[in-house]
Amino acid sequence: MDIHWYPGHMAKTRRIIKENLRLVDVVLEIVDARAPKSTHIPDIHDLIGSKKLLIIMNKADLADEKTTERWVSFFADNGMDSLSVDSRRRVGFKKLNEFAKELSGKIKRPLRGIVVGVPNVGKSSFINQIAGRKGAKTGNKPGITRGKMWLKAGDKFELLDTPGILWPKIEEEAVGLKLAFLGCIKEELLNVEEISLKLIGFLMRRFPETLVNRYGVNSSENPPVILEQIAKNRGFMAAGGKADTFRAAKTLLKEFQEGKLGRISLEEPGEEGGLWQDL
Ligand SMILES: Nc1nc2c(ncn2[C@@H]2O[C@H](COP(=O)(O)OP(=O)(O)OP(=O)(O)O)[C@@H](O)[C@H]2O)c(=O)[nH]1
Ligand SMILES: [Mg+2]
Repeated sequence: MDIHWYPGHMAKTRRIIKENLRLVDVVLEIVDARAPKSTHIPDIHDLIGSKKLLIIMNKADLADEKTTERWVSFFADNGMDSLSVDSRRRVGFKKLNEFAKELSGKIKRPLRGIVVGVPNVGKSSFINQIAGRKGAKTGNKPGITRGKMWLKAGDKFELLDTPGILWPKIEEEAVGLKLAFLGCIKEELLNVEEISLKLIGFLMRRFPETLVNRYGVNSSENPPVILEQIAKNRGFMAAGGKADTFRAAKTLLKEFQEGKLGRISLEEPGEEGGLWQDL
């Protein structure tokens, strides 16, 4: 999937990260717990060199619990530190403090960290949760954070918030789709209906009851018909009495992203292609 867009601020964010590395003790990479691999920055190690990395699987409240546990074990087996959190409700932050204590050792000042990740995974929300205040701006679409921003986060951390990073060419189709499903790519850059049809296809194969229960669709139909049924179920009508499938597509994506269809993980550790082999 090509995103025909690589704004200057993406290159700028990479520069900010590189320039600030020498000031920090640790890099906190925020990923979406529903797809920790696909929302992970592929060249993170080139970007941060030998700096200590901690993977934070955020939005764990929206992912399948067992799958997230498997991811924690997977990262540990591969020598990587990780933990899962819910930055909305402050779940999982005790472990973070333990990690900070261990890492800071004899350092007498707060631990300095830079928070990085793809757009919309909850970098700013995570920092606000540690800081105990809304110091960093957040929002339910990608591209909210624009420049860098240092925040004093409790007495244990000083964290640098950064804008989301994406890359212009996403090599694997399944990775691009997952980023799109999770709201990491600006909607204006996507064919929303096409993406929603892919999501419907996936859900009908793996979790058909989610669409049947929420939108009363007929599970034996194909994705375009199901999208029309979602529009009709919600009363979304376009000119000429036709179903407004664009609005239905936007609604479906939004509700999926917010977890209204249940706790659904999009990939399992160690499985090439994850749940997506049949896409
Ligand atoms: N359910 C749930 N929602 C979350 C969580 N963390 C963040 N969100 C929501 O996800 C959306 C994005 O959060 P932000 O903190 O703005 O994400 P960001 O990574 O800073 O985004 P950019 O600055 O745009 O790259 C917001 O609507 C948050 O309320 C979480 O742990 N659980
Ligand atoms: Mg942000």
